[in-house]
Amino acid sequence: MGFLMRHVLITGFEPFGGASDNLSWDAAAALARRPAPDGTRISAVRLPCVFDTSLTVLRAAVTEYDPALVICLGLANGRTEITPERVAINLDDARIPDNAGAQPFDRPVIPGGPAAYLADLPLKAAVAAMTAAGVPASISYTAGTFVCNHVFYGLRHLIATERPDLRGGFVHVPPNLPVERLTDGLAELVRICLDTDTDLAVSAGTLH
Ligand code: PCA
Repeated sequence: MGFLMRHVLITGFEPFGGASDNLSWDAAAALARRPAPDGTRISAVRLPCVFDTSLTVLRAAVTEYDPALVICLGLANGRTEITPERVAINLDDARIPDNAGAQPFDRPVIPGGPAAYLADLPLKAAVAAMTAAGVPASISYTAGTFVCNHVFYGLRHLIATERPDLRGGFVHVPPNLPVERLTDGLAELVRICLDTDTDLAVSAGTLH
């Protein structure tokens, strides 16, 4: 006892769209099994791929762990890099039903909330560190309009309205990288987010 443990909460999603697994959860669980940076503890929580309950489960986990940092992970089919997300928009518009059969369209995540939130994590430094570790990464400027964006927006709304000291963001993972490499990259991202207050002063477009 005697020194303060910082908690890091990593979330991944359950399978969706008829798939039998979801790499975002495999990566979250693998990251929580690795040795955490000094003075920190990493916990992984699996979120339902359901508009109606995903944010309830996220909020309960934030209350339970009282983390300093929350990184939510989701699977992005079609992408080939780890993509930290910059922008969460106040829009649910589902191309396929969620796991409870809901398929909202043209609906705000939070009625009356701002059109968008920006993640203020050091995403450029994180992309540079992941790239240096040999893991393909780039910043994304759309998290889509399905449950991932919903969770990202809800997380940023929670930070904006209730938890100003919490740091948090969303990262999409691609389906084509082995879980070990994803975890290597995400460990870099977590380390940078814990250690870095000021992001790299360069345009995202110049990182590669
Ligand atoms: N990906 C989906 C939802 C759950 C997941 O892993 C998305 O990108 O919205």
